[in-house]
Amino acid sequence: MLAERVASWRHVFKLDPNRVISDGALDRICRSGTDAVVIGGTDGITYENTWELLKRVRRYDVPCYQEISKKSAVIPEFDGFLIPVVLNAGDPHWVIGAHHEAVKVYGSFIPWERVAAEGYVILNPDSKVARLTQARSSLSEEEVTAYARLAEHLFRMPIVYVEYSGCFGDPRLIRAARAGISRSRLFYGGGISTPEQAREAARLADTVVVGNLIYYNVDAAVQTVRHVKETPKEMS
Ligand code: 1GP
Repeated sequence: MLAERVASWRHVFKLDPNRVISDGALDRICRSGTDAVVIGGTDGITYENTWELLKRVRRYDVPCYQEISKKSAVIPEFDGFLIPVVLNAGDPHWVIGAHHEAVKVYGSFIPWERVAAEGYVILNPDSKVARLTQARSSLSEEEVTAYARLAEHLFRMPIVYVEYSGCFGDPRLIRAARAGISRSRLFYGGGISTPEQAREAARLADTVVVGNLIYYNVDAAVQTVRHVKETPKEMS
């Protein structure tokens, strides 16, 4: 089951098929010791650019997962599929609508044992994904905890994803998500660019996701693997 594999991930790189990465940079990312490479993004995602990137990552041993944002870009050759469910989306399309449309088309072919739902809580109002989903991102600690509880206890999601895409998050809100869960895995992603931020995120979350940094400082991105893996989690 993918949910069991996810439980061992401490560090993940997220690659955007709509952005350019050189062979040299991709080589460094794939050999970095990260636990998984996730391919996905918010805009400009196509079957073609996703397939091109998957083929390049496939030269390496690192497992590679697709985070699905568009049903026409789904590629069966991935090791597994992460399905974002945006818990605080203002537009229900991103809570259930897109998923329903995809299952209507692919329903009988879906390898459910290789699928895991991510309960997203989007907290950076300026991010592309917040705008796209019309996320209600100005949340109190109590509201974040409640979303995390819903994800784990009502929807039985294996992953709660605190998403700050593009800016580093408020540690109080990451802790608030932690307070709502005991079994789901807490993913954190957003704005990690320094060793201190990588360590802070590693203290607060189970799995740390690094994206944007890959594209402007691959050396620093590769270093985050070590910073995250060397940092113990704080006791909740
Ligand atoms: C984006 O959470 C990831 O979905 C990582 O965020 O790109 O800001 O590192 P950054």
